[in-house]
Amino acid sequence: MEPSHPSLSTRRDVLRAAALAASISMPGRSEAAETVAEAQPALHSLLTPAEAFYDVSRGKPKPHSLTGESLIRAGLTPETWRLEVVEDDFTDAVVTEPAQLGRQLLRADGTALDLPMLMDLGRNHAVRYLKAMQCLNIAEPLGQGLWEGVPLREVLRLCGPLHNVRRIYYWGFHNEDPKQLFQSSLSYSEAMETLPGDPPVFLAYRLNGAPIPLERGGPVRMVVPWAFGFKSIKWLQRISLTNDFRANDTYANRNNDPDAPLKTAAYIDPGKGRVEAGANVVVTGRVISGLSGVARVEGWLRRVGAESDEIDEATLQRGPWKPCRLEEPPADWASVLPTGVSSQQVLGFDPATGRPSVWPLRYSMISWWAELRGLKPGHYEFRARAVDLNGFAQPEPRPLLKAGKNALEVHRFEVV
Ligand SMILES: Nc1nc2c(c(=O)[nH]1)N[C@H]1C(S)=C(S)[C@@H](COP(=O)(O)O)O[C@H]1N2
Ligand SMILES: [Mo]
Repeated sequence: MEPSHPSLSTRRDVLRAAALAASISMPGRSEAAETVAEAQPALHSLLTPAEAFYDVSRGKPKPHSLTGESLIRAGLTPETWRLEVVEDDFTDAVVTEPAQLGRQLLRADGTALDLPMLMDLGRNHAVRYLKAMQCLNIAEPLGQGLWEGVPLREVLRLCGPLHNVRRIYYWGFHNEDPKQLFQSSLSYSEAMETLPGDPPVFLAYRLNGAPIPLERGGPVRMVVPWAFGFKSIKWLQRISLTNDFRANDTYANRNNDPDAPLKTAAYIDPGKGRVEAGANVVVTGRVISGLSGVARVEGWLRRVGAESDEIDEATLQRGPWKPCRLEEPPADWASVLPTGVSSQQVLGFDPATGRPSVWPLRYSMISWWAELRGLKPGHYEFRARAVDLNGFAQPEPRPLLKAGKNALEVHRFEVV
């Protein structure tokens, strides 16, 4: 879990916290301040340290708790890691032809892919991408990393020609216990084709400029940029190509929508419940740019009674919602990215100028904040919502919770 930090506090507190907390950065003064000439408050750093991600892992024991011999037996050291790509002979009444691969990659005959081979593919095909990891079922971003690896389509090309392959299932180490299997899936097209400017699905072997630690799914993790975390399988070891067109992700078993794309959504940082009258209140949070992008983040401050009352849909829509401030792109990406990585090499950035092509970058997250001044003593509620590039305000256009937790967040506080 990321260290919590102040979101609703006085300016003095925020500055003190910035000086203390290593995971909080203090970008320079914003030039585009339209309202007040205030310095930016302490914001989340754009890259979450690998060990500071909110961990969502199944397994007994959890694969990242293994050590020594058991780690070697599990094939989870850089030397022992292998990836098998196999043909699934599945057929049924509807699927009459089984999948066929020109060539399988198997441990048994020594043809499975190892880490040097994968990194060798990376010499010509490596992709780097800044992705927010977010769980479909958790109302808090897990973290954001600069992931580096090889597009899945390059690995699948090693197995060509392919016939009757409509879907790709993949899973990681699971203590060789079928009950612990955590698998995900993609359509063949999703693996092979991408919209121009969109990052492909890739097999990642680096995070924030270093080998992916075991806890984050190393040595190799699948990264699906446009999806929630359950598609980004850790400790990847097996890919199965099948003509079964149905999505049988492990996550589908719990009534989740396995095709749900990452949602555009604003999240409010936990903050103080009581502040002193006269102090400027700064509320901070993060916004994930999902499939539909981010136009702005809006906030609504509402004076309430001591007891919080129910709020109807019409009142919620009306607000009034006012724009919050968004973190601007860093002027100096070299100070944000790991040593040796230039922003010109990262997808989503202009290769000539090294500037992001859109902001926030799609499937990534940045900080936002709002400054509330001159509050009289009393009880308040502050709500935040993201508005996407189609003009939909969160939680629209897909408020169905099993397609991603993007309900409106509220922070209650009292001015005394
Ligand atoms: N092998 C494996 N991969 C996995 C999981 C798992 O339990 N086992 N959990 C998934 C889920 S549900 C999420 S939200 C993300 C969490 O990634 P993180 O722990 O790096 O934050 O990993 C995904 N990949
Ligand atoms: Mo998840």
